[in-house]
Amino acid sequence: GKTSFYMKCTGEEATSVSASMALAADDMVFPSYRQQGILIQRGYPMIEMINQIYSNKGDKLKGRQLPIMYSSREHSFFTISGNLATQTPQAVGWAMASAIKGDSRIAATWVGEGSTAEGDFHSACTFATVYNAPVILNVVNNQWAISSFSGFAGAERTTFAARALGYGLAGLRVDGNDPLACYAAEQWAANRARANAGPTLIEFFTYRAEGHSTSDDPSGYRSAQERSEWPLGDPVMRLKNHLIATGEWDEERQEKMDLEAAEHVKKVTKEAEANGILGHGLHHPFRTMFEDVFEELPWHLKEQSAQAIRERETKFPGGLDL
Ligand SMILES: Cc1ncc(C[n+]2csc(CCOP(=O)(O)OP(=O)(O)O)c2C)c(N)n1
Repeated sequence: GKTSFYMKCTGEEATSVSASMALAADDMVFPSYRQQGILIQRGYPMIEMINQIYSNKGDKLKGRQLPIMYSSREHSFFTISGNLATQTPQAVGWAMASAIKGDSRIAATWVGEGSTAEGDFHSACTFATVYNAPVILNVVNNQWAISSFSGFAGAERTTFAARALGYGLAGLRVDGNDPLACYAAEQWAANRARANAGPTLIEFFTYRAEGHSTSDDPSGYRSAQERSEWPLGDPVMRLKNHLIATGEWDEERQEKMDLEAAEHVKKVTKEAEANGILGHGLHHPFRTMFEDVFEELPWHLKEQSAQAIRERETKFPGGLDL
């Protein structure tokens, strides 16, 4: 009840965290809504993420974005859009501009396999090849687009990586639950892009372990056992086991780290809650919803704004949320 909506990335963490580690901190990323791992990897303060989820008075986006649709210019993290796949041509365009300016930064975008069926994705692939844009197109094939199995987006006819060939893009298909493989693939693609050797499409084959969002109940369309039967395992556990096997890590340190992470989230959540939770009054002043979008507010919005403020004043005389 503290917010309206949340989306998890459970089981797909490697596709964002490892990939992000392989990029430079100022490479521009154009994610979808399931790559919160990039912000965490880039050191974005967790309190900012939680403030945004609560749309509270600390929310830098002033409650104008759906929870989890973050944005951070300082972290080279492009504003997340709910309109699927729009980020893909934007990433390509940004990469083209970077190359034209002689900048060394590259762009990377993430898109779900279901969203590759959008026309925008095809424009992105065509422009990426034709202009040799320094860009990485990460397709996160978690096999589900809400309740639609990936077959609806063509997964049973060919792989998403194979589509790259037709466009003249380099195409890789990677075990998306192997964090080291994700890292290696992204690094290879980043080196290629930076050397002006061309764009790459990477298909991360993974599994959406949780529901699509908090508004979704996956038991209506897939079996409850599917998650445990998925053969490629959990990426965090796989990395942990690998590091223990190679003598780089141990259970004790893992336990300590898990505890510290849980404590950190608890502490920061508390701090964020002091700025307000959704629907409990502590949000940006009501009138600000008309600000920042237009340089010069059009007449009809000026009228709406005045009317809205009048009505609020009548309803809440002297109310703080004006
Ligand atoms: C253009 C557009 N069409 C439909 C939707 C509704 N919608 C939101 S998420 C989603 C599923 C996307 O699935 P996928 O691309 O596989 O990504 P995933 O959620 O699995 O990460 C749909 C259909 C939307 N937001 N935008």
